[in-house]
Amino acid sequence: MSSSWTLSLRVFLTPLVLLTALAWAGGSDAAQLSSTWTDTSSNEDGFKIERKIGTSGTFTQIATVGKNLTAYTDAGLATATTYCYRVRAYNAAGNSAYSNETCGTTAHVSIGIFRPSTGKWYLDLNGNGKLDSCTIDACLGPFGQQGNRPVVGDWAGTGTAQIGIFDPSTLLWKLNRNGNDSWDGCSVDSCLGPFGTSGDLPVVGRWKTGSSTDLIGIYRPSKRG
Ligand SMILES: [Ca+2]
Ligand SMILES: [Ca+2]
Ligand SMILES: [Ca+2]
Repeated sequence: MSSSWTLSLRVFLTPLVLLTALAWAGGSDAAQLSSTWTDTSSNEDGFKIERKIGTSGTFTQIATVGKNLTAYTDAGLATATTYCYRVRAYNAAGNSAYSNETCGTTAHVSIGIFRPSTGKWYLDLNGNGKLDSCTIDACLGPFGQQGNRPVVGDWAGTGTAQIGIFDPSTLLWKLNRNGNDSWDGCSVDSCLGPFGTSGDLPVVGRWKTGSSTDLIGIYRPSKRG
């Protein structure tokens, strides 16, 4: 019977979506979100990916990927915006049921300052480019002191930047690895170095493709003997 053919083509199993990563597209202010899912179907032609903006938006299909693929990266997104995704498998007979929905929020790079005289940090938490009160923006510290040079980076791979300092007198780096905005010592937070020389300026980046955390580096403005 033809119905048995139809049945054999149907995708019975549902792919499970897990949002695994928030990442920068790099360079511009564009952001991207990556989704992965579990391929539990053996006869799919591919997967259809649907997206909505915010948790109350309407899903629309944005892409299809081939069979047995289990990841999709959605690039060119707006910053500081929540997107939700769901996936279903399809073949000639139709679509599977939808996966669960999962939502992620793209990152938002904002400015901040380190005040060496007090060791305090002021971060533009609401992203308006102005220093508002400590209840609207973030006032952190003291973390670091006069003479220290500020660094920020995702030391723990959480997707959120944390503060840190490079001390040019000791060449030691103190990084707030546990995200509580306070210095808790080398066993809880990160102590690196000696790395660099006293005239160096600290730089931070994800130097290695695939690295899950930011790494330190230095820029040497003047050549030293
Ligand atoms: Ca499959
Ligand atoms: Ca602000
Ligand atoms: Ca800490």
